[in-house]
Amino acid sequence: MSMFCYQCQEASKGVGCSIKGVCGKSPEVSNLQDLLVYTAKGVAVLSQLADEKGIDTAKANKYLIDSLFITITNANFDSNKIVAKIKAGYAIQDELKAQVDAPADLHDSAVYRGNDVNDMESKSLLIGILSTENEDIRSLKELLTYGLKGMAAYGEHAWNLGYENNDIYTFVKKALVATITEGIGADELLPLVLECGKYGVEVMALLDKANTETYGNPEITKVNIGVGTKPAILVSGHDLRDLEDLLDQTKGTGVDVYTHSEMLPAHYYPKFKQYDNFVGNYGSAWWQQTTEFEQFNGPILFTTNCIVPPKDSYKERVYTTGASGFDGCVHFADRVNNAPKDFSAIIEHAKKCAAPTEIETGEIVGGFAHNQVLQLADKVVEAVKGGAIKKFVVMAGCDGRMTDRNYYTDFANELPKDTVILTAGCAKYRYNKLPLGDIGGIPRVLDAGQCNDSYSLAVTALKLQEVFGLDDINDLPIVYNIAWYEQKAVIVLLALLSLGVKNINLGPTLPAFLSPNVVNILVENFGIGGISTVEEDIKSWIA
Ligand code: SF4
Ligand code: SF3
Repeated sequence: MSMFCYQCQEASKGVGCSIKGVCGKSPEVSNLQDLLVYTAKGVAVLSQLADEKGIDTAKANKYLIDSLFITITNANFDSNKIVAKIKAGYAIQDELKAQVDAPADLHDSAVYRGNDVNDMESKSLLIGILSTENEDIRSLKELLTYGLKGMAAYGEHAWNLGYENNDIYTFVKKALVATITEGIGADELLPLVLECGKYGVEVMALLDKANTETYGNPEITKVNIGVGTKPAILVSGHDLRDLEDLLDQTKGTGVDVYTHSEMLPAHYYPKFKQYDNFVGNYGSAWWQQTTEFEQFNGPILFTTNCIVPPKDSYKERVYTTGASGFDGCVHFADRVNNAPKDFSAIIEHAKKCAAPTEIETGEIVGGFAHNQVLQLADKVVEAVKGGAIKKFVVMAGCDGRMTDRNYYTDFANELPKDTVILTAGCAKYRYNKLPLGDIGGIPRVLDAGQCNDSYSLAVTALKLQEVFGLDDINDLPIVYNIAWYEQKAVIVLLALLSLGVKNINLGPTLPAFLSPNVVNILVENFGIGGISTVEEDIKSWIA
């Protein structure tokens, strides 16, 4: 076995990738990512000691969220960048050691130093996922780690807009340290997993605040899915600050900007509507990029996941920034002192390219984040009380390339006409272009935004609970049919559990990293279930 990774839904054979990642991750990158997480654990150990002494740990905090984010599925495939990040971790550890008077028996993750890639790779094989022998402990540790990765991603976007919450960093450290605590048992890990969900709610609330205070509250918006005649840049991923920098710099250059996949919801924010060259959304969910990028003709900027290893036919048009990276693609460096990133290279590149080839025409509607939905609350409540809306179905989460995800398209199509889908994340691409109609003017697919905007769906549910005077959020006419793929969906799931939501159905398959015993705990305490066939699920959940 040259690597082992089972953090996403596409883990090979539903067990784990051990030769090469289904995502395209090489064993070298996978192993280095394991070592990066290990190094972050060492930083957490020392940073906790520094916190106790009241020493400033801002640098370590940022390091922790950056390094966890880099290891998210489909974010970073660049081994040089990962090695550099590991070495940056060594430097932070050394700085902290000089300040905290570190004890002699520090954990190995805070002591080990790899001199070169070979050293690091050999070490990674000793500290990877399978180094925890007990499968239940391993399962809980990884569930916790993946929740932290998702939390880190959202925390990083908030940080980019100047928003932080120290309690989140404190928890990240506590949880990372727990995963390397000798002899830790399920009785200690399980509460941490649940606590992770609580901080998941906090980090999503923080990012919501950052986004809405910076760019305004999302509003109902029709987004063009056709193309214009000018050369253009396609922006993918989730980072709105990167998009803002790019839009500022493309103004008046004759270069248009389009969103891709999870960047689509940027169109819902008032601030981004002010840019004349912000034309529309191009293409579908992340996994279709290998064909769509060929047809886009212009350069593509990845601000985060999901990257599919690019084909040679368009690789020289792929640029990365932030946590994302790909070997051989130009990477835009981080901001210095909060100054905008310099995107001139990609803008100059775009000027030399043909305009995008049209692959579809029309519009899609979105922008149903909490503020907008609350403005429609009277209408919604009336429709529920009058029986026009019988059920809401939360279908948030991720999309993926496996054909069994056609289930979600069929499910949306087959739902009774008196149901409304609440969505967020790239899962929506399975049904957001279907002609599902509306109920008295309320569209049957209400898109709140990116996966982090699942927070909006929770706020909406809590508001409905209040309006209907219910004691329990589970008494609402809401069914949860969540599609997951990567680790942000893990934090979304844990966040929903921490809000008391029960009977969530998770598909298309349950995570490979959940051991049978851990699955049992989730089933017994939270009623977590899988999916079966569209017919059966609609019958048992809706009828
Ligand atoms: Fe496999 Fe997913 Fe890990 Fe990639 S991220 S190596 S596809 S389990
Ligand atoms: Fe999608 Fe990658 Fe998860 Fe933010 S873009 S939801 S999979």
